Amino acid sequence: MQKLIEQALAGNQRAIARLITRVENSEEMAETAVSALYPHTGRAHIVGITGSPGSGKSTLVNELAKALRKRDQLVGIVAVDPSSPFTGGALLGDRVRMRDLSGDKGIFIRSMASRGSLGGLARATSAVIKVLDAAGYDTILVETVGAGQAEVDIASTAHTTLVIEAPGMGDDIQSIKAGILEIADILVVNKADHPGASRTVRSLKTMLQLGQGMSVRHHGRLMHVRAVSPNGNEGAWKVPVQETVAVKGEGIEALLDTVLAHKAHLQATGEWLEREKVRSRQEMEQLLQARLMARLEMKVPAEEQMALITAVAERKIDPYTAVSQLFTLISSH
Ligand SMILES: Nc1nc2c(ncn2[C@@H]2O[C@H](COP(=O)(O)OP(=O)(O)OP(=O)(O)O)[C@@H](O)[C@H]2O)c(=O)[nH]1
Ligand SMILES: [Mg+2]
Repeated sequence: MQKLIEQALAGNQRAIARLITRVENSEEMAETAVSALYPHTGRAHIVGITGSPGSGKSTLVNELAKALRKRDQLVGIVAVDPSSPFTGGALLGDRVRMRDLSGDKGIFIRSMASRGSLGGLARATSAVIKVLDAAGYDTILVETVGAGQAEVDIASTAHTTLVIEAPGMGDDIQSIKAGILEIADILVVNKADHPGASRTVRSLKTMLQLGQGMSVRHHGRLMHVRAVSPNGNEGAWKVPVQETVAVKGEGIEALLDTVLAHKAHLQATGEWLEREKVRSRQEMEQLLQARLMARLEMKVPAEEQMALITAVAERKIDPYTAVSQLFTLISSH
């Protein structure tokens, strides 16, 4: 394991792949690897790509990776599919589409499918991102197949979040899921070669204006605030709406410029560290939760847990008292 970590730190792709497999398969390995790698992380720009199914996320990731390579960056790609228990369908498609990237030593691609629970997948994904960060990848593109909570999770993992829409999907204000606009740092209207693209751009811009000043991200939580004064909020990032035709590689350079501008903005304003704090807090909460649950399983037999649950359901005992009892049990040596 130690040797594998050293080889991964040196950028050896086979070692990175093997290390990732171990980290994915065992919580213990993840702990060992992350502890060893953590001091080497924190350099990579993590970019989340999310949005409606079929909007062209994978094609766009492919093009962004190529553009980043032209700028001499090392690129990691992580494709997360919480819905698929197998490395099948969609991910196989991604691999075919990303074929023109393979063979480039400056790119590392990893697909991740469901690990049974969304929490498990989130933990594994964040460990994999750390491996790539420590191994020296400059930009890590993380594609999530949009499924509500996963999008939000990725948004708090990423420094920069791209939300991808396509014409015909974003026209109807009702059809845009609440919450998806709030997580976007950059909105992309892909398939701009399709009719109706400019209409989609217009309605997204209108929605952004309507939403402006109504909610802000504060310590990772969305908070509603009163509308800011007309000139207030100076220096704040204004979410741009950009058009691309990913299949033809159009608009990619401009999009990449915006992605890098957002990175520079985060660094100049100190928001980079703020986002790292949000991520760190969330990660620690998740680990603490997992550890508490593991301790519960160890200390309190399933029948005993069930007896308490039944007692609460039958109103023999209230939930607070039940949890106090559990706490006493898991705190005991
Ligand atoms: N006309 C047109 N088609 C595009 C464009 N970008 C992607 N496509 C096509 O749209 C389809 C879906 O593209 P993907 O990149 O797989 O989209 P995705 O969002 O990753 O899809 P899922 O991961 O399944 O949600 C493919 O057939 C692409 O070739 C574009 O700019 N214009
Ligand atoms: Mg895809």
